[in-house]
Amino acid sequence: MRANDGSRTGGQVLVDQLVAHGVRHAFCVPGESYLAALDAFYDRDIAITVCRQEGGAAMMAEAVGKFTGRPGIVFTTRGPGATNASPGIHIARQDSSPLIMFVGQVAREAREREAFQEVDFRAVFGPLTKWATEIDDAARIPELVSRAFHTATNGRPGPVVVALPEDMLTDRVVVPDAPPFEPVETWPGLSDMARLQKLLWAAERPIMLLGGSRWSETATSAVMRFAERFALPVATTFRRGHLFDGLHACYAGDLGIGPNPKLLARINAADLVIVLGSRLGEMPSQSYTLFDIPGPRQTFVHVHPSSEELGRVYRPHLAINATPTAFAAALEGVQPPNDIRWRDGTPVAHEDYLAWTQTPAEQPGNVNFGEVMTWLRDHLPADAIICSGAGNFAAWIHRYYRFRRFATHIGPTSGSMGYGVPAAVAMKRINPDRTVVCVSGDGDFLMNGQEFATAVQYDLPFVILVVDNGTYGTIRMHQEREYPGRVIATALKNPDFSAYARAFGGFGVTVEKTSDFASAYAAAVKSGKPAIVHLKVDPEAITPTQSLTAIREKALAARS
Ligand SMILES: Cc1ncc(C[n+]2csc(CCOP(=O)(O)OP(=O)(O)O)c2C)c(N)n1
Ligand SMILES: [Mg+2]
Repeated sequence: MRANDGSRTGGQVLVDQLVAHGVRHAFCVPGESYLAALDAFYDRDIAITVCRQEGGAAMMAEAVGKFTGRPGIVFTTRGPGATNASPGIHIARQDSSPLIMFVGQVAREAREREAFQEVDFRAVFGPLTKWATEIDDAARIPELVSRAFHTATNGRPGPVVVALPEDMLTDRVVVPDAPPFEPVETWPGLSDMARLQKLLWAAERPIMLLGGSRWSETATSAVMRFAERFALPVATTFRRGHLFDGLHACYAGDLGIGPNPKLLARINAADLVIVLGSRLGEMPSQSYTLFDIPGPRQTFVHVHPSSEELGRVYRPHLAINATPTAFAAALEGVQPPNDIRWRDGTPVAHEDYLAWTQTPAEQPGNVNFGEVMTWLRDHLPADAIICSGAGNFAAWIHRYYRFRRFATHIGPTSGSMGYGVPAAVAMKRINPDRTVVCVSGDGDFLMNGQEFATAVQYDLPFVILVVDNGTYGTIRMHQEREYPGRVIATALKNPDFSAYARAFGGFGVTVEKTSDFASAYAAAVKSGKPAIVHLKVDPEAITPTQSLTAIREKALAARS
């Protein structure tokens, strides 16, 4: 209940700050440690999604942060709740997504006694976050929550953890709300853009690589216009394929795990590389082999929203501290040379991409997952959102699906399993009119499969593909490569995933041959319910082009 003397409880002040900063959704697993904050949601216009496990809740909030560029919000209880949420915090960190986790904490007077579920959140989450704090004084909630929004969002975004002692949440205070926060764009200087133009005018074989966060639809369109004016080949980095239209004449492909060798050759042969937004982590850099460290041999331009990232691994010839959104706008002022020497090579780069992604290879088994992906590519609307976790099954997404629009792939660049289902719940919750498809592995799905209950609870009709090969296939693949024939701890005995869907109140269907997929997908959509399409694939089909047996035999041959 709200008082009419102008005072508010700490919980009310907190939730009012979320309203002030424009929050529309929050995800939680409830806890008695933050009852006063929960109660304050009762009469405020923020949609709460109650989840089944904090790992799922935190990933939902991370997905909202990734999609909107504004902090996703998750509430958890003390020790076990907050530590359960830690994978979502880690994803926000590695993927540079804005996220704020509010955690109930023991009462101030009980601290330092290892009270019930007490954790030192600054110590535990400090290294995983941009900032971890605890609010001791309800009167300071507006100030500290405002800082949490700015810290999570500005520069290179990331997670913030705010602990809330439970007695602080029931203190009454009279304090004004903070003004709404706005993300701060960091703009390149005029001289930066002049130097970039000079480098482009001197180049013979330039290429641009896109990644990271701080993007917008406007920014991706501006980069496409720039690419057209300069006939510049553009590639996207691991799980950021949605930053450039896959059918754009300048698109050169996806630089992730197992990229097109022709794309790698093109990057190796480039004399100017412009990295926009990405930190070029281990996956896109091909385990740090693609560019020399610290000094790349190509002329290297690095544009990143965090000044701390510039020169951290790669010593750039031109370092520009700017958000992709601001930099993309500034590109409008950069002029191409009269003679674009690389002009004829760009269509070839795009042809190479199309050829690499066009037709799936034959695969062992009756379900060819490549053909499933090309079916989706041909039939889903261009603005459909694909959510995925981690495992070899994702290789078929990267290889065969062509992302056309901004923010249509929500996947963990951190390679965290269990992400797809919560991400899809969050995407359907905030975009009820968009088509959402989750692509999961059998191992991956069950890491957060419990959130299927959340999809049913909130009546969120989206389709989950469970690519069931009966194994933690990625690890089996590495096992066969490193220790051929010595299979241990990778086989899975799985449930009937379509029966799982029905048991939760959703729709389930099993697909045992490729030709049945289209009608199964149509039935899943027609059901109007959250749905699981259980795809039975052969574990031999371990990558889009290699069988398990071939990998094992190659490893054995190398040993003999
Ligand atoms: C949270 C988490 N735990 C473990 C791993 C290590 N790991 C990477 S892929 C993988 C197996 C994925 O299995 P599945 O989802 O069945 O996909 P598949 O590789 O079989 O296609 C594992 C265990 C990880 N990336 N993330
Ligand atoms: Mg599997």
